[in-house]
Amino acid sequence: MRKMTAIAVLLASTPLAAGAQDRVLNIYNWSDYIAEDTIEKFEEEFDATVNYDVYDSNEVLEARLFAGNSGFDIVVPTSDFLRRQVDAGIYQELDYDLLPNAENMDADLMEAASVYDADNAHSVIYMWGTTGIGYNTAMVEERLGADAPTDSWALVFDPEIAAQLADCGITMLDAPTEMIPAAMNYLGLDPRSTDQADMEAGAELIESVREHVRYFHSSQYISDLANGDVCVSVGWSGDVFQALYRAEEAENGVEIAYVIPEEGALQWFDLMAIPADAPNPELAHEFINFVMRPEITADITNYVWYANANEASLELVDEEITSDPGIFPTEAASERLWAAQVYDARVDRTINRLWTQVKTGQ
Ligand code: SPD
Repeated sequence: MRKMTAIAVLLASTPLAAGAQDRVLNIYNWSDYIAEDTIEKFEEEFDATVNYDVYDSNEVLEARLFAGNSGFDIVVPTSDFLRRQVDAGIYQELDYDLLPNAENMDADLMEAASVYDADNAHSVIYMWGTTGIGYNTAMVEERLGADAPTDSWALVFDPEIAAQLADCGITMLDAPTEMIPAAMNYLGLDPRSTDQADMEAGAELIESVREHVRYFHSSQYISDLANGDVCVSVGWSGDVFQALYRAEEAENGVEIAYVIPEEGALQWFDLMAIPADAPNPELAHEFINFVMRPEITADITNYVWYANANEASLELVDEEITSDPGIFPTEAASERLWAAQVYDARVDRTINRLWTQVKTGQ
């Protein structure tokens, strides 16, 4: 907690301080997704106050944005959701004159992201990752033996295997647009298909293992995996590595691994964007430019274990991270990744209806 000195109190009461009081930035980001000192560093250097709030679901963010007047200056949607939100006019165009650090970004990854936001006009990549499986190596081996199919979605989608793991705890993301395509992929269907029958088949597969799933939640699994309270989680790459790291720190004997299943996995980008009605777009640009400094992005990646798209930062990222194929997939693994599909309103309704059925059985 910073001390408020007598001088600061005096300044705060003068008209000169009005500018500083206006320097309030409202950020809405994913949970467990920033270094512990990023916000404090920004506040100090930029004489700003940041209100920082978190979510663990694109659906929650989207509902806040579509309701209007969110009051947020910066949000961090995932690529496919961003695209729909751009189309709906939710975001303002970025002023790249205010973002000179954009030159640090990896041109190939920014081009890949431009599929969702033409010319990266409204967004820049914050972090990226994959949706795979985190598991407790000992608990899984104890139940399935040394030949456990730990590199396959069979671990969670094969009813016989899931049944054997039920007692130690399987969890799945509460993310319909990721879970149903993953199940479709396991069935040999195109995970990007928007065909209703394909989506229903994916949903049915998950329903067939639902009795073995302890919960559907998108952030609780980090601590539960780390503490040995669950043994297999469909999760986001960096979050599983955070669990692994927390267990190591705690020296509790829990060993976690993350796998991009051999059948393939979703690769996604999370991007920083400024809502059209943001109260403080100039300060928002200052924050985005600040994050794109190599040392700031490297700090974040070193803390949250997610890959970033800031080429200039990579030499500052711990080698343990850059060399881990679970975080920066090998070329061979990259060929098995699929890019998120953008769903129109009709398909989105279908997938959400199917998801409700999956979770409630109705
Ligand atoms: N704890 C941070 C999680 C970030 C996950 N991003 C969501 C990607 C969705 N495809």
